[in-house]
Amino acid sequence: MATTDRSRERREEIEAILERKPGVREVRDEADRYTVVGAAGRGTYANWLTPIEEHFVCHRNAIPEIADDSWTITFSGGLDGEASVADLTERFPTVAVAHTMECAGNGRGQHDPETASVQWGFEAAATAVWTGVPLSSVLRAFSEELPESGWLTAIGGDPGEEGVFARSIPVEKATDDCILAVGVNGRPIPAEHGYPVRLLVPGWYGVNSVKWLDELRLMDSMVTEGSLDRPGRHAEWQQDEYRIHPAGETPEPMETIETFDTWDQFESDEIDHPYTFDENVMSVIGAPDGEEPVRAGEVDVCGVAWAGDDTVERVEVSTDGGEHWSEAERFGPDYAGAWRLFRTTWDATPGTHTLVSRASDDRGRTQPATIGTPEEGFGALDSGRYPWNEGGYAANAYLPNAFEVEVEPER
Ligand SMILES: Nc1nc2c(c(=O)[nH]1)N[C@H]1C(S)=C(S)[C@@H](COP(=O)(O)O)O[C@H]1N2
Ligand SMILES: [Mo]
Repeated sequence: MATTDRSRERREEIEAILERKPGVREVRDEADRYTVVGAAGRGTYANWLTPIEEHFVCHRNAIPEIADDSWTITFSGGLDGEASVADLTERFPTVAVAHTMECAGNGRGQHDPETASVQWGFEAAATAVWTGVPLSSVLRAFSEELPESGWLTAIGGDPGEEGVFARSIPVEKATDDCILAVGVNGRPIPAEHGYPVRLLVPGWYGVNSVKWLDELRLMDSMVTEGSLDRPGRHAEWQQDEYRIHPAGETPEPMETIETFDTWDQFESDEIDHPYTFDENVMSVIGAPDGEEPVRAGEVDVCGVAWAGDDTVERVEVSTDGGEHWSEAERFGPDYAGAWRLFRTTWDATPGTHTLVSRASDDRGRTQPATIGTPEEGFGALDSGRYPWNEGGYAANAYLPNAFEVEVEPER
């Protein structure tokens, strides 16, 4: 297909998504390669559940045309058989998981100098309740003997320009809490979020949750070039893109790794360029939203904090741009893989104040203050900065998310 046709198609698709989702605004990359629609403003982060109308969308190919739940998933490699979505939902129990979906490119726009691709601030995160069937039951049913380790590769049904959209996750994670999702927030999954079925990987970066799921393949290794019986490239999205690497370095494809936690991979001797698996600890204030002034006096500051499949252990709020901090209280729903609400009372005095939050996880890791420079590379970690990286992935620095709130005198 000619590029102009493709971009016209994409243009139409984005317009249709924006019409269905009044709570999001459009964000795209300059190469016109990604169809990405950004989550709503700060207010999204004052609520635990994100209405689907405000849930960001991220993919690069056109949405496949899918008729109904006769859509079939093929099981291959160490698995055998196929099943329609109707078969799956009839045969396996219905379960629900709460999941904070965060694009691995969230925070990319905070890298200085700029990296390629979509320039997100903090908008590409959302929490929804996904319903479907337990992946562990499905894998057991379609394998003779399910191994305890190895890799599960999920292939999307979206037609790639040069190859397939394929992602591999460790069997340990696949059989722990993943589901094949058919519903979200009590309704069938909308087309742009993966209708009729997607893989859902709780607490891991969005890229792992393959939409329009076409094939599940059990393998000894992660997907590498030539490892699938498909035309075109196989491993672009696992081995090249979505890996964290300093300027000018090209990640080497790896067949297998033992360390899955994204942050732990920075510290591992085994892995030079981490894969974006579980989400790094992160937080965003949702209210006040900085758009409207507030009245002096007691002001409720509220937001959300998440840590992938780790637990949020502490959230602090500063109203002076990070000079002084006070601990916020966590409240509301508490599900693995989903964000927590936090709140604190701020005794606001007239003037302009800079609000910012920072979270820590149960393994003692705290959001870094800033993103380093390209020259520092991963050395930035030693001075407590998030490493500037060429793909702009997995950034969780807190100062770039600071914002000003106008406080008016009491009446
Ligand atoms: N088949 C397929 N699945 C995909 C993608 C894609 O391009 N194709 N994009 C991934 C990325 S990068 C993200 S961040 C999430 C976003 O999910 P959402 O659009 O439902 O928010 O989908 C993931 N699943
Ligand atoms: Mo993404």
